[in-house]
Amino acid sequence: MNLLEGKTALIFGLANNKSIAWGIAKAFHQNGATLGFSYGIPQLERRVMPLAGDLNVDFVEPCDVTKDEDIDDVFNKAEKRFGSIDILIHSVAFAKQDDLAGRFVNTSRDGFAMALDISAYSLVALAQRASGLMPAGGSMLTMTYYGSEKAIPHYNVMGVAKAALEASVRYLAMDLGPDGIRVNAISAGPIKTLAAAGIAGFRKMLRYTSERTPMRRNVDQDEIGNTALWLCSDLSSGITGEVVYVDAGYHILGMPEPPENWE
Ligand code: NAD
Ligand code: 0WE
Repeated sequence: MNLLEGKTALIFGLANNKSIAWGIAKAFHQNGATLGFSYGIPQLERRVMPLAGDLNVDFVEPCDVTKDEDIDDVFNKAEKRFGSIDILIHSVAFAKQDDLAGRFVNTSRDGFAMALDISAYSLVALAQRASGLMPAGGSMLTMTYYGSEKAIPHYNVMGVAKAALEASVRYLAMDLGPDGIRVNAISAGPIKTLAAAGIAGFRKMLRYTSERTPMRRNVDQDEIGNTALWLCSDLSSGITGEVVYVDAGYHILGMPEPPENWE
């Protein structure tokens, strides 16, 4: 398919070949898009460069989304290289390890501010610059998780940040809609990525969901990529401000089916 022929996408949040952003990059590349990558910390360069090579991507720039100078730098370079862009992918999140390990009630002012800055405000900061490079309209997409809506053990301050992120999607969609720019989120089920590897008990969580989702399995990066393709192509031209669930149906359940070995 060539759903993104002639379109340019800037992707933030690529860390390695397990990243959700990589699933998205592959789906976009297979559909004819021109891509630009940005990564969060200098140490990731050696991981991201080979991936860029695989998809013939020659725009690869570092960008710490807490730094306005970094963001300005990437978008200035993107304007020089591409002129305009059509798609912005935001696949970035961070909270301090302590804040995910402990109790939410103990979240510090500092940790709260950091999680919301990196995981929620950064979408607004990127949207400000990206919208200026979308004279013909475009599509912005971010990644969220069900912990924004329901309290999930240890997701803690990230849940608060994702709630702010999802609200930001709606306000950005309202503001940018008149310019032909759509803004949406994918709420993904748990997937084993670098970010997830840092979470104690993540494997157990994957097993828990795989036994209870309506589809009795988890989702993968390629499934997020294919839904991202739909949300960033003209196939979804009437959709904005929406959160689309790619979670094998987990969020529709009021009470999950008990597993076989349930007492
Ligand atoms: P990942 O570790 O591959 O991606 C997270 C990215 O955030 C990394 O590339 C990291 O460098 C980047 N990042 C962190 N701080 C940054 C900063 N200051 N500046 C720039 N970049 C920074 O993990 P992932 O699971 O692919 O996560 C991508 C997105 O998907 C996140 O928003 C995450 O919350 C969301 N998500 C993940 C899951 C899951 O189970 N893996 C489920 C739902 C949503
Ligand atoms: O958004 C996330 C995780 C994002 C994340 C991961 C880390 C690990 C390393 C943010 N900050 C950090 N900081 C670190 O130091 N997910 C949706 C994956 C995830 O994380 C959970 C989950 C799920 C799902 C944490 C607790 C419970 C469920």
